[in-house]
Amino acid sequence: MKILFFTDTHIKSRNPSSRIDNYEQSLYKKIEEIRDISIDENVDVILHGGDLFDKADVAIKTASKFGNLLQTFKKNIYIISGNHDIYGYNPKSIDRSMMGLFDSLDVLKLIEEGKPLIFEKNGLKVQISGQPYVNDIDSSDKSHYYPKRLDGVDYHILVIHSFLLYKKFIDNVEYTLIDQIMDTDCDIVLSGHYHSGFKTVKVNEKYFANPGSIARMTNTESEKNRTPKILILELTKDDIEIRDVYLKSAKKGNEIFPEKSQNPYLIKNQSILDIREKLKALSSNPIYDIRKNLKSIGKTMNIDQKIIDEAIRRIE
Ligand SMILES: [Mn+2]
Repeated sequence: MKILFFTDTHIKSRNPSSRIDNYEQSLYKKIEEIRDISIDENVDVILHGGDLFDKADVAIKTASKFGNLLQTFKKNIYIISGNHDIYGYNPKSIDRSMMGLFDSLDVLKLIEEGKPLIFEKNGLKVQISGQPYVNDIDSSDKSHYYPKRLDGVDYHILVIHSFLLYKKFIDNVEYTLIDQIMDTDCDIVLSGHYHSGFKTVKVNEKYFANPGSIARMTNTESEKNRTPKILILELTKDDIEIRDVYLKSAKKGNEIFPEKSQNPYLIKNQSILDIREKLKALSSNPIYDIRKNLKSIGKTMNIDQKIIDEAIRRIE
């Protein structure tokens, strides 16, 4: 059985502020190439690791264009929702999102938590469990990495939208190390969410993989040097093979990012921490009066009123 895995497409029409090319066009070409790879490789199953869209209410014009493209795939695309596909980090909001609409129109097929799928080919039985992004996915309770294995399956694959990493990351961010979940009874864990991805790891006869986002949205040194890729998994009764396929249509870093720029992560992470501190200081339940609290934070941090208004609009 052959499986294609790709993740974090972040479909949108507006250019990320760091990009100098046409983001939407570049993305369209990459998804076309992924479709062609799926046909050339004759894959049986296509999996997407979440964050199909950059936001839950992506423009209808954009959704229409990419929805049509996804329908030119010869096989179904099975997907989990990422934090960008839903409202307020709540997977229950999926019915109000563009991804929910795509699911109900059969443009793609959502894999829901606790409802694994079974695929069979030439006597090989593969279980695919999906874990969409939820707020506490990487908290100290790692239960989301331990879906139940059904009886009689040859392989169990988990597709999860979470912060799975192979080495320590910055403080103040919740993440999960492969070391912490090595005893999962899944044979393969495929994750999205962490856009840089990591080299496929094999421990205890289990595989952990994240090919990274096919979109590069932030102008960091590592993103500049990263070539977007997808994974091809080949499963037989006695072997698992996972290989990287780099996208030929992906442009070079210097074609999509300007030569000189600040590292946006440094600014972004610091502002998030600042805002979190200030929210904590304002009240014990900062969400209860988010409108008032955001306005007050905006003032103390000298943030443009337009940005605060947009934040309030999106939260509402
Ligand atoms: Mn993402």
